[in-house]
Amino acid sequence: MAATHSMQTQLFINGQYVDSKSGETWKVTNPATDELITDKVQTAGEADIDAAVDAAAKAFKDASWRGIKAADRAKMMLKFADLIEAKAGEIARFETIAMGAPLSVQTFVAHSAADVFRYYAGWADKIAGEQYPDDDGTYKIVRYEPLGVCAGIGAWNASLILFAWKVAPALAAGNTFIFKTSEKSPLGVLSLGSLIKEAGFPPGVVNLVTGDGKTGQLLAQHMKIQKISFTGSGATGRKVADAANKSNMKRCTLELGGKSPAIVFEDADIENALNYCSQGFLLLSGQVCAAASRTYVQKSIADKFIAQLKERFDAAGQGMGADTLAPTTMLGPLADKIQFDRVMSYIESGKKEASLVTGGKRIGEKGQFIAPTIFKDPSENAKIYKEEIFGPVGIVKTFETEEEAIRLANDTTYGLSATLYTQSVTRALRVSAALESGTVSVNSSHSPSVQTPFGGVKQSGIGRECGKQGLMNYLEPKTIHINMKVG
Ligand code: TXE
Repeated sequence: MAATHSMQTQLFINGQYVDSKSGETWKVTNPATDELITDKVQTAGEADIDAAVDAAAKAFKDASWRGIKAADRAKMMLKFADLIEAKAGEIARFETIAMGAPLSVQTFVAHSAADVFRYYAGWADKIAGEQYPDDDGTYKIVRYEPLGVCAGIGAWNASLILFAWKVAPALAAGNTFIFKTSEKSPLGVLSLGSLIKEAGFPPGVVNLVTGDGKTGQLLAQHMKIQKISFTGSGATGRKVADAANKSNMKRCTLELGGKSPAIVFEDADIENALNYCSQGFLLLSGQVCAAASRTYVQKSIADKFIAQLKERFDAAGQGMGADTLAPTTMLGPLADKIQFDRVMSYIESGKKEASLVTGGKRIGEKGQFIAPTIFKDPSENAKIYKEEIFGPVGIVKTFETEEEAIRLANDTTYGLSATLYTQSVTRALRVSAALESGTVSVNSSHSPSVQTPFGGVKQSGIGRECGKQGLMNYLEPKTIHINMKVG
């Protein structure tokens, strides 16, 4: 089928594709083949960000957006969702050639992004206020109002869903938006500009920009942006939060990294646990914030489980290196050479801090492929045990008792996700309550649902995305008191 959805490398500002005013561009390389995709991706500088903010501020107040019914906003969101769905494969392809995740996975992500817009379209005309009786002489009302110009900064691992998690609730609440993709995977989201227009969103309601950290900082520190939502590393999240506070105290939501535990109890369905602790963990080659990169196995089943886990990891590695655009390919490379080198440096230090069970090397001569890797029993202060690696590198350790498993799982500065495998519902509830984590999944890896809040405790972030909480992040409550003793 001829591609009817063209690749875009320009910024999408005020309803138009435009070059950056500085003319600065950068290149995107396919990490599976090391081939240059394009060297014309525009880098948004200060003048471009100012233009995007002006367009969003104007659109926010314009009758064509602020003055329409919420149900009409919802119609645009539903149309946009249908347009994404109709072109999901082509949009996904732009992601695959830029950051390497197989087309099959990125197509699923594109469909999920469409569903996120449908879910939040449903909220648009259901943002209820509150009213409290005037039994004390004061009639009390709480209204929930949009913030105005909001901005989002995405990471590269699942750009389309990160875009949807930030933009959809903001639009449902009546805001306008500027979204910056990661410089590693700009093409899928940039291609959405034509669909934004076709869906009927007025110019300036949704703006798409690209660029690296400098562009991100321009958004985080901009005095006319009321809210910033960030997904990425903890180190960068701190810079974003600092810039947000030091500029105009804009609202700030942070979805950061994780070092999530998977606890396999001896009464678990072992086949199920093996599936999720291998394919589940290896999705996107381990480049998922909620990936369970620390597997704790109860001693009584450990030897057999770890041997079988090794077999699963080795089998998964057999498919690596295949054409990432082929529908059967499930595992791809790291997002780029920077990530490849970063993960390989962790592997080299891991070889000194733990015992290598399998993997620990590159696959093939081209592309940024790393073999699925397992390290066993790292020392408790080992780099590979404490830090987010963000690649196909898992850690396994054993435990004896439930209390020990909980202590080990919670011994981290992160708290994004946790998974446990057991057939006892009472143990599942007891351990879920004890784990320090924003999300807990029982008998499966964590896959976020648009209906439930996603985000971390401790240093995995601030705030939530998805669900009603994801919507409320884009609204401000306004309290109105009326003195009923007068008039
Ligand atoms: O992330 P960065 P990177 C973690 C993971 C990964 C590490 C590095 O450990 O190995 O981060 O990945 C923009 N002000 N996660 O370098 O630097 C940048 O342009 C404002 C986990 O990609 O955090 C990009 O759009 N913005 C994460 C975005 O921030 C700045 C997924 C993320 O870049 C900026 C991705 C600045 N000073 C990485 N500097 C998850 N939670 O899923 C950079 N950016």
